[in-house]
Amino acid sequence: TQTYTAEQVMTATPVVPVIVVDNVEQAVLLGKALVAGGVPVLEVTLRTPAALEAITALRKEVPDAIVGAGTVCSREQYVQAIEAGSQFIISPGMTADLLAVGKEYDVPYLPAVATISDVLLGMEYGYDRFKFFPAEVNGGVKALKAFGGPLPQIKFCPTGGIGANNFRDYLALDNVLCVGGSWIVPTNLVRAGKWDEITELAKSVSQ
Ligand code: PYR
Repeated sequence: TQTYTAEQVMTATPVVPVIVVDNVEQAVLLGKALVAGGVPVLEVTLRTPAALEAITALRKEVPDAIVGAGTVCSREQYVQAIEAGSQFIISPGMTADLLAVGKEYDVPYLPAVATISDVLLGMEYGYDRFKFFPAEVNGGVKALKAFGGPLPQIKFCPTGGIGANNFRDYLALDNVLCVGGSWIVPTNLVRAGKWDEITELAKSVSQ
């Protein structure tokens, strides 16, 4: 198993697609379409029953992808995500248990923060890379600029409310390494199997 650092995962693509999969076959086709468009980092959220199997299948069938698990909300899910082959793990928030389990494995973990106090708690456990979620409703670009005053060394992947209209504003910040979003994986295109259109959307953020 290839091990990446959080930094490598966050700089492999400017946009990390936040993916919801209905089934394994769809996940593999979607992964191939995104990689073909220059977006190799795939955050498969544990929001559907197929997610863990999809991660395992993507690792095997789309070797050029960097496949991780999102919406990991408990230690149990964390361990399941690792066992499925996840190359990184992301949560929509943080708990003491998640911050601890993240340090028990080599796989990079991005807990999510919404406030400076969350960042300070994460730093106590040794983290300096975080998701910022939900980004737009927590102050968006302005909040991240303000976080950079006292904590310039901390880097973020903002997610939540980010789309084609504003992602470049986030990427222009010194403390943003990538953004997360689902606008390049719209449910209607995924369900309709419009893989060429997904590849074009991936190209629109990777080129
Ligand atoms: C997550 O559900 O993990 C997100 O990234 C929002």
